[in-house]
Amino acid sequence: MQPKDKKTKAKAKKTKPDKKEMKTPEKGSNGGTIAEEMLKRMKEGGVESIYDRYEAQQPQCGFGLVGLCCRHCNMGPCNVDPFGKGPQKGVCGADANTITARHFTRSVAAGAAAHSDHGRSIAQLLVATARGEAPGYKIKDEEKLMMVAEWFDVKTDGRKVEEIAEEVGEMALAEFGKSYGFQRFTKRAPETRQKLWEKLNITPRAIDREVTESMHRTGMGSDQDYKNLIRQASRTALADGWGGSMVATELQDILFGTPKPIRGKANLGVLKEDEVNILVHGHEPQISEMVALATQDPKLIEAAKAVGAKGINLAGICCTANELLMRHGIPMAGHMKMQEMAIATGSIEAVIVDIQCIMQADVETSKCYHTKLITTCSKARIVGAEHVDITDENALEQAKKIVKTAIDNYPNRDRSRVYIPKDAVKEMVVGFSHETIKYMLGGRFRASYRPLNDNIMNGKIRGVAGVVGCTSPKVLPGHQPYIELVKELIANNILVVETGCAATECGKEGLMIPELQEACGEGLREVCETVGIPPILHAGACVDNSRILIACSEMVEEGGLGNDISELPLAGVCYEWMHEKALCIGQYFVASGVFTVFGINSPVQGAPDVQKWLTEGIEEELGGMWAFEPDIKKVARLVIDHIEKKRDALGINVLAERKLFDMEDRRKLDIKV
Ligand code: SF4
Ligand code: MSK
Repeated sequence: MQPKDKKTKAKAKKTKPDKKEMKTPEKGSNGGTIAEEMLKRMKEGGVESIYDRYEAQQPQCGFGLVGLCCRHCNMGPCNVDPFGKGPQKGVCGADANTITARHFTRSVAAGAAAHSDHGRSIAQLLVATARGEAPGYKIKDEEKLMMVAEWFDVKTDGRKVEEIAEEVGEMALAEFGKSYGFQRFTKRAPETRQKLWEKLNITPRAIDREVTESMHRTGMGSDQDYKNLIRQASRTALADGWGGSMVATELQDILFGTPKPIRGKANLGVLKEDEVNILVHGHEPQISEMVALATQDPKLIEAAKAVGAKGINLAGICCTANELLMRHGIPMAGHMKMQEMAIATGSIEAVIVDIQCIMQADVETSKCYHTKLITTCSKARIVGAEHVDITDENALEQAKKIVKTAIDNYPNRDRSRVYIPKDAVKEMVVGFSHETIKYMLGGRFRASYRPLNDNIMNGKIRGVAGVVGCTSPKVLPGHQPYIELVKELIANNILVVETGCAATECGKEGLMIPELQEACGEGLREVCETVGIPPILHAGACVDNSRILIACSEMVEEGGLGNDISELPLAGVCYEWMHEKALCIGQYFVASGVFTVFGINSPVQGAPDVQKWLTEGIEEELGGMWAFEPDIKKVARLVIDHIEKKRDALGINVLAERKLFDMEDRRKLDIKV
């Protein structure tokens, strides 16, 4: 639907991406050129792309873009005119503030539901594995199991690993629907933060309860106070960040191993002309882990050779790929925006999808080639795709069947239509879980964030930026805002931690290698060289932003940088936000005390009071706040300025006078041996 008001329509037109604003110096780099090249080939071949559909949607609904369209009841749909000429209230009297705050809260709840339902599946899998009901799966990280057991008050002394795992899984499942109490992992936050949440009554209770309450409060006739609604958005987001997402991350580490530094490769060039190419796509690693195992089956490798292929090549798209890359170094073909481009190489025998960020359009794209699109999860079926139901009990067996289907499809590949961009592959070093970062900084016996805190305090590292989240067609091909941003940040001595598609974007452009130290400011370079880490660290999938929360807590606990996350010199950025999960992540960052910048456009722009509250007022309440900024150069400036502001407040921007110790000073030192 298009806005009736002419001015609004004009505004809607203006929301099309400004090519000039989004242009980055990276135009002409490998990724940009490859994306443009692939899109050109797709257009020539009559294969529709995400950009074609985005173009066809222009101008997008101006009311929707600024958050001013409500259809929460059948007296509507109602619009509020942002220019004050038309109606200023919905039929029920809801004003712009209520309508945008409801939308925002519902989006956060949807994001929390997505991440957390993923966490629930993993908890169920842990229980099934412990009971011996999930062939193919095993407990790989007992150390982490014991650590989580402690947080969940599960006794470990004298008990079998399986018994502990079963109880940990059951306890994790209880976090979703328990009648009383709060999310157990919130105890991992700094005490000051926990007290603040308590004071504001936003400590998250059961995950399902927060999502349900958000849906209830945003319906017609319930919560109509935008600040009160945003508080519920905070509690729901916290139920995800310090609840469902954290459950997913920690339990996945128990089952599949905690990531450690490993080499990997990214971009479309990881696909092979002479092998059976299988693409895994989605988010839940329990399926892709079994597919990975199946591709190593000697019988299946033989079967692949029997049809003329040299072997089986597994690669990933989106976050399920991040999971495999982080744990096994399995190559990554691309991020969300590249799913069709990968299929359009004409070289994919099967795309195996699980949940989230899978475009329905993949069905049509696959039909343009010989590719089989196979759904595996009963929660996410697509009309026109083949469905092979994968459960905890049959996963390995079904994964083998799908791999065999892909092998059988290899002879159908039309070689004249295969195009894999040759130079489109970059090396990367990944696997920086918060445990790994700690280990890299302090070694096995003294693993600690002390060196990081010390180097922040002495100013070699100015601060840390979490650059996370999606990619969006609102950023045109050849424009790479994440690349421009991270380069600017490391040049300014800011350590970058990345997850999700933002991480893939930087990895496929060769920015996740230790050699990138060359591009750093002097201080960051010195630290990275000494410790042996790249200045841009890949911390995992979008569900793994929980790792960033834990790292923040540990930095506070280590001491010297204040008593709360809000005092740390750090910021979060999700420029190309797309999924509702991104809004949920943004809100749990903010509610945890982090200054968080989103690009492209603000979802609450139509209600100046809500916009002002999220970008200014909320800081007084939570210590963190939002910024919405479409100009990537300004995003970088906002992050740098915020980090310097926090450093000033901590008093660490004042250079301590250097003093040589004399004997008198040495005598005063209380050194215990
Ligand atoms: Fe309109 Fe109010 Fe119903 Fe929303 S809840 S559709 S604003 S009447
Ligand atoms: S896959 S949620 S586009 S990060 Fe996690 Fe990428 Fe965003 Fe999907």
